[in-house]
Amino acid sequence: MEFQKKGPLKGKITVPGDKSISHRAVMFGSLAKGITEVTNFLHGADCLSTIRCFRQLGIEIDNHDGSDTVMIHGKGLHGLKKPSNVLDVGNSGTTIRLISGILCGQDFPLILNGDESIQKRPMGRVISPLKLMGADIISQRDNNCAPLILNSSNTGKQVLKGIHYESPVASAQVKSCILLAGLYADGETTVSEPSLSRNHTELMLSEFGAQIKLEGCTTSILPEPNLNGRRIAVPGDISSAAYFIAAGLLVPNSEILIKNVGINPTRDGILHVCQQMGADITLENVNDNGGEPVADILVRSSELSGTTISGTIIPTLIDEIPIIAILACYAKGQTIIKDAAELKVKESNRIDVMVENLTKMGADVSATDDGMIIQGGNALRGASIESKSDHRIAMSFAIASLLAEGTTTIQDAECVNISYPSFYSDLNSLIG
Ligand code: SPQ
Repeated sequence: MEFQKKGPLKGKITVPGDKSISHRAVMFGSLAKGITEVTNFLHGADCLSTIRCFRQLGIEIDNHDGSDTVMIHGKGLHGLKKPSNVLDVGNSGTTIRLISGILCGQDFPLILNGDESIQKRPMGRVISPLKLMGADIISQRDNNCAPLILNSSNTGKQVLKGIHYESPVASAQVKSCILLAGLYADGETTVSEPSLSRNHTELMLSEFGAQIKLEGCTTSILPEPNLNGRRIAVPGDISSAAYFIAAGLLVPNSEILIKNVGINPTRDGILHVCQQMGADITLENVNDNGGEPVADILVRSSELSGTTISGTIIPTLIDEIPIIAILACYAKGQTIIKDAAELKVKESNRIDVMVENLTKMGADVSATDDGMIIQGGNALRGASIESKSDHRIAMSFAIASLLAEGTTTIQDAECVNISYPSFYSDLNSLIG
């Protein structure tokens, strides 16, 4: 797909529902008793993979005409049925890691697999703690990646052991996987992480009735609660809003109001970094939405300065680092991003892919072991961008193209369907 320099961007936009929250609503709704109604559900390919998996596990999920309301007819913690085929999680790391925790507690065997990218992503980080809990889970090719084989010895009801697990990485997927397995354990399960990752599982599971305690970076859960169906209104996804925040800041004379965005403090690092860089961003209508704070975000074009991003803020903006790298190219001075080695194990190696593509556009950027260093100020020029089928890379370069001289061509630009199917039309709607 080809892109040209454009702007300014003006107007109002509502980004689609949060991907992390949409996944969890389907999963927890399936494990609860009764109906869960989810509004503003994200119809991205990843969340549709979660729906497909739970349908294969015997859960009725209504989603007429792809409307953004989804009704889940939950069957309780022990109501899932053995699927007749391999469960295919597509491209979704969240689906495979969280569902592994749930499925280790079931009394039927199954195989979990996904696309080429998923088969390269590390699953040892969930296999190890699940094994400590007594789960029967192996990597089919013995490489700590998918396909994963679960409960192959099939000895009847799986009772897992409650454990205390010190996670070596701040990962919401690892934490959530262990907490979900903890629903099927014989006692309390506790997870500590080096710094706090997104806490949507903790917030939503406790709304469903689970007994969860959070102290600092340690979360614990008690087994076998009564989870009851409920209504969930999914806030707009701050990770999707990030592209419009960046576009509004960078393209001269722009002003964009992004409505109803989730600003959970475990996800709002992008706002803090932008403010640190000198951005003109205002939060309006700040509200609570079932434990998840939301706001409208008003963004105006700004002169930005380079900054250093490291430490405990990293998990709160991990998915926004590609677009922050674009901001840094247009900021005055140097931006250093460190403590972000996790970027190497996402849908692509997001450090290498950003550095290679930005270099093609003429940016002064270099990769480090755990991040990148960007010297802002070089004018970018259009280039052929390899998205590596990574939605966050494609969206980041679509924003970079708005400022670049000449034509930018993004390979496999359609991969935005993973998290934001209407991204290009929403972007065009703001361009006068
Ligand atoms: O689901 P997936 O493929 O892992 O998606 C990504 C993304 O960019 O959309 C990561 F590639 O988001 C993760 C995020 O990086 C979603 C997520 C969640 O919903 O729990 C948590 C983060 O991953 P992690 O490994 O830090 O827990």
